[in-house]
Amino acid sequence: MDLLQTANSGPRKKRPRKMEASLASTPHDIKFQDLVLFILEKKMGTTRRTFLMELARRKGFRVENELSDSVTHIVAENNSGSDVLEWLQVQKIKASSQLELLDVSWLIECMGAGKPVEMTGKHQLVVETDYPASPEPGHQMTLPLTAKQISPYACQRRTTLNNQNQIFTDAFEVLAENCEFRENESSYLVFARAASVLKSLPFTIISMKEIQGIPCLEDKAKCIIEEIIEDGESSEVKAVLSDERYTSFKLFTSVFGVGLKTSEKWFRMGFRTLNQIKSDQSLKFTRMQKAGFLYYEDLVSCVSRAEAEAVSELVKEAVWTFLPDALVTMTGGFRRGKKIGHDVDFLITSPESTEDEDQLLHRVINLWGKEGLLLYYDLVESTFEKFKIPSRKVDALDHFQKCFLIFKLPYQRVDSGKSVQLEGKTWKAIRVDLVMCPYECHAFALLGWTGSRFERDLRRYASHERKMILDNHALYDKTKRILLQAESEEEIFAHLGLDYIEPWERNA
Ligand code: 8GT
Ligand code: MN
Repeated sequence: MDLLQTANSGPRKKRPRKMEASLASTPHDIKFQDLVLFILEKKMGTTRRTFLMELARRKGFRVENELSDSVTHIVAENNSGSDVLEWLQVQKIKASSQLELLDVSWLIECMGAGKPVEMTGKHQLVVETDYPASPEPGHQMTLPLTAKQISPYACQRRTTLNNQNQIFTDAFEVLAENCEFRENESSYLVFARAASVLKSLPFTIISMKEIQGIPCLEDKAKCIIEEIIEDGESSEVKAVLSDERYTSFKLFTSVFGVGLKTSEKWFRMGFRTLNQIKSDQSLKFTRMQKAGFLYYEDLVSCVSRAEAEAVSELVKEAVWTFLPDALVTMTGGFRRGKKIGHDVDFLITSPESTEDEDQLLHRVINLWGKEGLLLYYDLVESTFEKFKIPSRKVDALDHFQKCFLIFKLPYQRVDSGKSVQLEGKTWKAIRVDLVMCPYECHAFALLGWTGSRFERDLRRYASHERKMILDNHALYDKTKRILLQAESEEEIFAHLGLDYIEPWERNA
């Protein structure tokens, strides 16, 4: 071990005096001279640490009260390798690659065996590859990395649609959604992050052993996993699925234009079915909700890729009529490779900045209106300001001009045998979002609108690890106090010091 500076790492201040006295008065013979242990108090607590130190000493281990040059093994509980590194960094410690970071399970096995047991992957604490993100020069650390390195940030994981742990992620998504309905943000994050990290695993979890060292799994999440492993299902998920509030909110929010506030109101008023709501004379609906009810069946049946492609053709035809050099990109879930979606999202931009740019969406809407292809639309004008510092809020909405619409897609335009006409109906109502952005920010807009939870994690990563602020418009470096330009998503990742993650690897 190569500690540059000796840490003044006292867990001393909280330790009960009585125990300290008894420890000091009981010298033990050291049987295992090669190992020098230090047990981290953080998240373990003073009492347990003192107990484990005493136990290890009685078994012949050398255990240091404080972190020093001679320490070879750091033992921690409920800490990831990154947590330990962070702690070391705070103590201004530089550690060499010989330093072992171990979970308390290793020490407990040693206690059982009465001697040091072999350190395996399950004992070694996981450190993300490029942690710490922005170390102070001179305090860089190189530490042993275990085989499986999983970042706590989704933007440092590759998450394809090949989800090996759907049985768990489905459960977590139900629980997360229930928390969303109850506006319980902290529990929502616990379940959403658990689902997200499990989706990135290249293997299926079959026992609790495999989840050791995986970040973002809090005790609440681990309990659910354990129950599913043992019983094949989670009683908590089962309870949510049959909970009246959950099922009602799920149903109400499936209507276009109905959010949490309206669902809450209808639920409190005692409504439980859409028919009850539709036939109630006292209720007032927004234009959006009226369209939502009118085209409900079409809108709840998912959009297929063939349908999305057909819409894409029509969007491009219309856009290019007015702005031939415009770039039209299908974003959202379809860009991430999904086969179905709840809508189709498009980002439109033009390299030639003209005054016509802000007229484009209006013209497209006009054209489709005349052609009878519009069932509903809401055009929101841009509130974008150039050179503005990005928003700090992870889920802030952007300021681009956009149009949320319901498109009347003629079945004949769909290149698929599946979209057969039903009872003479020759079209399907499809939700489409069109976003128009200035050319300078198209890479940022593309990154944001390609979506899933991925881009929220990117923003979190930017601010927590890089002192930068990222949103759909720009990237701001707080240290240098400059806006960083980017022509492509690759350049944004590079500014953030991240490996590029392809759109189809962003299904976090
Ligand atoms: P889907 O298959 O259910 O349509 O899934 P999706 O395509 O991933 O989700 P989406 O709801 O269609 O949204 C696409 C992405 O655009 C999301 O990640 C969302 O965060 C992002 N997004 C923005 N700005 C806005 C906005 O103003 N409204 C909406 N609805 N989404 C936005 O970046
Ligand atoms: Mn979408």
